Amino acid sequence: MIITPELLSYFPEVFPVKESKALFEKLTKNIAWRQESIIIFGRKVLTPRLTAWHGDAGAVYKYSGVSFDPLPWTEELLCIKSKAEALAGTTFNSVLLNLYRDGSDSMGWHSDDEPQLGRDPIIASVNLGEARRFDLRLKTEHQQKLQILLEDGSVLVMKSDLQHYWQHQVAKSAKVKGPRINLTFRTIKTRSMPGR
Ligand SMILES: O=C(O)CCC(=O)C(=O)O
Ligand SMILES: [Mn+2]
Repeated sequence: MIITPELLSYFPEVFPVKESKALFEKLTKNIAWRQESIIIFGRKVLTPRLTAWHGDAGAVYKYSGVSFDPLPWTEELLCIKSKAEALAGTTFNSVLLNLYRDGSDSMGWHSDDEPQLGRDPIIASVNLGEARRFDLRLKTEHQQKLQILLEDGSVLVMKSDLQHYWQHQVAKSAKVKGPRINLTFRTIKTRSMPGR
């Protein structure tokens, strides 16, 4: 099975260096970054990165046994969202932000296949700061791999049944010294009412 542009499209330099630097600085300051605990194989562990969840009220995100209520959209996030929507050809109601402080921060193998995202989710992944390698592997055949360098100012759009057959990760890297912010814009289909 090969990855075609219908499944994965990479857009370099969507945000010019000056703009990406300014956004990086604003997001570093204005986002309430948290190191969350998640449950993995029944054990509570701290995520090896900082995260935040923003979106429309009601777009509650459930991940590894924890529910996250969205914080409201900010000016910077709305500006990035509109570029991501134009490239992805869809609208988004939420965004997961990840701050990788240096090469020892990472995200393990997974698919973005939570039921709330629906069968074939469209996800736009925006990259600011240090370039990091994004690995993909087939769920049924782990030797079948693909690597993409996600550079500063780029956007990766994942579509169709990519999440069904492929997993992805951002591995630790001793070579990476600087920080990186990644924003994955998503659409949560099952909305829960605030307070319920
Ligand atoms: O940092 C990245 O490029 C990947 C983030 C990711 O896979 C996610 O938020 O689900
Ligand atoms: Mn993911």
